[in-house]
Amino acid sequence: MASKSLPELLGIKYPIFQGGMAWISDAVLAAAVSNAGGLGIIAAGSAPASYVSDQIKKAKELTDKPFGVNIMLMSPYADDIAQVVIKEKVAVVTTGAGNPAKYISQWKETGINVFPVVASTGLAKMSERSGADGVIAEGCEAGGHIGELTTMALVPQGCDAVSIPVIAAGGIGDGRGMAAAFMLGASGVQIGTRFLVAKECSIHQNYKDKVISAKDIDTISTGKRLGHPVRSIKTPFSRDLFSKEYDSSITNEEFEQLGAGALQLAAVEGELKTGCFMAGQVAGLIKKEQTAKEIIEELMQHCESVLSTVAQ
Ligand code: TUI
Repeated sequence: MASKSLPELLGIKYPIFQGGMAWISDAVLAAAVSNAGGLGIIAAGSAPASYVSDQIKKAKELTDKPFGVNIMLMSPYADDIAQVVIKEKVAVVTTGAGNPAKYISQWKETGINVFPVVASTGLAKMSERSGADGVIAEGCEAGGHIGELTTMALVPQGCDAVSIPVIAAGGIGDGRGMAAAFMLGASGVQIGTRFLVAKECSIHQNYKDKVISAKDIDTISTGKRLGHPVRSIKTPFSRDLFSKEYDSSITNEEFEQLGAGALQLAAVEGELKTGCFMAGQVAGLIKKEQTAKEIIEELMQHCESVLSTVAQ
């Protein structure tokens, strides 16, 4: 018997995950995506466990469809949030910025579907050995915390490295990117940047305007010296950080301090000078605000039409 497709495995309509973006992906956005047939994901980011618990309860009121929680493993609250998702029996857990191996068996015992975000085949293989149901192979075109490899290079190598489903992420903003992901062997896609401009996404309007007005070359990666580079839209803040990347008169601690709280300032306050507007390289493709349903339906139609043209 053929193995289940990603939608069959998770009980969703379309193979589209909404990226779990810290300070951005809340219950309202996640429920809108799940109601539209994708998999909505609440981001824990660096928030405490009580916030995540409240958001899960809120999402359960807003949708009867499956949704997920993303746990950012560099968070000081990751251990507590790992227990919250068990208590609330969430359908899917994705993880980012680390290795979730120590949690996976406990999550699996609760029936949670586990999809770690990986930036290398090494972590993809380790995740499979630890019992993950699939991996999200994220290339450095993505926004936020990124690895070294591009999606084009990582996804096929990830597909060769593991037998579990691989979801492609990073650099996917429309149906063409989605079709390309399937060509590379992916079973689904994860999309973050395009959902920044969803009508149900509650970030500050300045953030949405930055994404909509961005050109292809308007993102920049900063923070390599700390071992966790972050892609964001070019602003005076991000250009200043970039200029200090190799400045030995500034210690790593001082450098880290320069970026502290900057994502919150962008998402909540829309602070144009001091905010860090994390976004992927596909920002240049994104032209307007749409509902989550419109985004998902457009992605699916566009992808299907590209794939049928290619098949001819
Ligand atoms: O995690 C993300 N994206 C994020 S997290 C975030 S919050 C943050 N803010 C400032 C600094 C750092 C984080 C904003 N955006 N995406 C998933 C992702 N995971 N991308 C890359 C990775 C990754 C990288 C290395 C996962 C594992 C890894 O190695 C782990 C290991 O131990 O081998």
